[in-house]
Amino acid sequence: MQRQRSLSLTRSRIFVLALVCVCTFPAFAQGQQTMPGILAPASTPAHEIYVLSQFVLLITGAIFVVVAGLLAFVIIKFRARGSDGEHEPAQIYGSTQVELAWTVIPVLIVVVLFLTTARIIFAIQDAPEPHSALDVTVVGHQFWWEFRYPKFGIVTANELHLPVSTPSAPQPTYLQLLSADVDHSFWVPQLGGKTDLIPNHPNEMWFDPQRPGLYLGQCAQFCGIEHAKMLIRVYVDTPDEFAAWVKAQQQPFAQPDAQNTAVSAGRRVFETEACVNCHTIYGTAAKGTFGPDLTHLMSRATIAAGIAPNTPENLRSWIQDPNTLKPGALMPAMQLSDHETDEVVAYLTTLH
Ligand code: HEC
Ligand SMILES: [Cu+2]
Repeated sequence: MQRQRSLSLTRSRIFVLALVCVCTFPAFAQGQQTMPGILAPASTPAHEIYVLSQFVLLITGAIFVVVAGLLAFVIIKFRARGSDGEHEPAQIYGSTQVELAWTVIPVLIVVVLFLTTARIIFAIQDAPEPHSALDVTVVGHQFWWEFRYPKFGIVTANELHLPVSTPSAPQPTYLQLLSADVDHSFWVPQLGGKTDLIPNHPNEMWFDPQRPGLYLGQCAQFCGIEHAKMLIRVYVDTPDEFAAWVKAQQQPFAQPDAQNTAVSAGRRVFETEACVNCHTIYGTAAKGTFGPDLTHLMSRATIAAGIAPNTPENLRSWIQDPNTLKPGALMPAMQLSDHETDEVVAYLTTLH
């Protein structure tokens, strides 16, 4: 009785789990942006990886069906029956044909999987970089991303803007991947595979996003305590939106309105505290590079690598103690008074 009840409980749990999977599948497939997903590729490398994964799933699925089918067949056909005698069934030792078959066929399958995978890896890696390509340098930090656009003189953090790439106007982006500290891994599943950022070993990857929109990613290599909160947001812009974004990022720091005393006081606090040792605000005395560049902080939708929306309230609690939003973050609590914190937030919110 007890066992039966727990069995039916397990069964209903499995049913609920299956229902959840089935219901969330279309959400992933349509590329809804609640989580990074592999099921709606939106660039050439991601698409090739997706096709390869379906091919692998097809072969391994066929193996599963054959093995499970034969197993079920044997279990049912040769089950013990009342009419069976006491004696053992005939014992068979060795069959060269059977052993050859179960060695050669799996070896052939592995060779096919290996060759198709290698072909796709090399096709993606060896794609020549066209002249129209955009170059971006990505630097992994514990626990945030630095993005530099050398051609435009832009430095930003955590939110990458790229132009859309169409067959008539190909505009792929080539990323050079570096690390400031430990191993990280850049992974935006809808755009491409995973590539590690290794100290002193530059890596490369590229993608040609085909649909404008927001694509989410994640550091995919355990890099320390806040590894799980090292998210990536890729905004794929139309050519006009991208040009406008570049232009806005290239604007120098806007002098705060001298009338607004809270803002100028906030700037003073920022520049006399240790903030300047870790953060850059282009055009001011702040030239630190340990933390994200704040020159255009307000152009970003989130702070601290996608952890919280970029609102004055969140900025306030971040500056009071980064550990409340992101335990283990490498920015210290700055011990400012409530008043000073308000002033610094007033200043930061002018950084468009
Ligand atoms: C010891 C270096 C250090 C000091 C000092 C420091 N920060 Fe930071 N700050 C960081 C690091 C590192 C991050 C990124 C943390 C993360 O996302 O894991 C950061 C993140 C931030 C962010 C979020 C930026 C973004 O785009 O995500 C803001 C805003 C910020 N700091 C403001 C300040 C202010 C204001 C001060 C001075 C009161 C200050 N910081 C002092 C290292 C520092
Ligand atoms: Cu990381």
